Amino acid sequence: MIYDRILLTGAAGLLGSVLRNRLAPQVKLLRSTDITELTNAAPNEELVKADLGDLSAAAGLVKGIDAIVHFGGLSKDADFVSICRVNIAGFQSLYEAARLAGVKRVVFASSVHAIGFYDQNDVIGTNAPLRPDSNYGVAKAFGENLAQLYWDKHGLETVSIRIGSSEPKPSTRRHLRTWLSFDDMCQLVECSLTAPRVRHTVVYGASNNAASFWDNTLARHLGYTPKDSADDFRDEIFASDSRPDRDDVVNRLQGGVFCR
Ligand code: 15L
Repeated sequence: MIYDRILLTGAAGLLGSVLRNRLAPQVKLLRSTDITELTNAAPNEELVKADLGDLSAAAGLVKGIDAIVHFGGLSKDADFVSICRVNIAGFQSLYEAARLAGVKRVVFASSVHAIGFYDQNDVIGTNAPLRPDSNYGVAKAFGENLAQLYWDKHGLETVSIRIGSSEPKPSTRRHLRTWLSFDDMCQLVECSLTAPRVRHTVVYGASNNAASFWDNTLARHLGYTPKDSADDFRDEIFASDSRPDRDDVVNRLQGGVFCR
């Protein structure tokens, strides 16, 4: 790992918990934070309970940190005021604190919901214009724009990972196109931290799914090579998830239920 001191936000979440275990043995210091109490610190791990919507918390979180893995904030759609407080204002204060503290790189958990209004028949690259599908998606789009600003103006690098559906295993027809296994998710975060030069790179967080909506060609410098595939679960999924009704936007658009 080229960065010794890492801040992990959202460390109590589904993906944050997986990342905590994967990152701790690879760095000198892992500072894990969440709004929920964290327990069982690794020997090199600091646990900090903090609310990302409390703008005064950011400076303390980033102190002495080289890189941030930002998986914190609301992970579902919500009313705009709540989204704005944590996923927009909280994110901006984290970036500003990071800039002032000399942080070198951010790995940002963006989402399919930043581009959720593309049709499921579209195959899009990482340079396709943003088409958010919800307040949550607007905040992810804001985050990607903020990352671009902090690269262009301040030289702070970011990899924005547009995570599809990161679950223990795929269980719906949509997952055949959006699934990201936990191992591939960890590999993508590690690549994002170790690639020598990323500027602001956008990459889709998906496993090696044959029916993917997404083309990662422009992010190949990250060296991400997904090892898992939702295709291995195809028969199981087809048996349990009935043929989709294409008149329902949920089955027609990439963002699924967030597009309703
Ligand atoms: C997301 O961004 C959510 O955090 C997750 O819970 C899933 O809904 C995922 O998108 C998805 O669309 O599958």
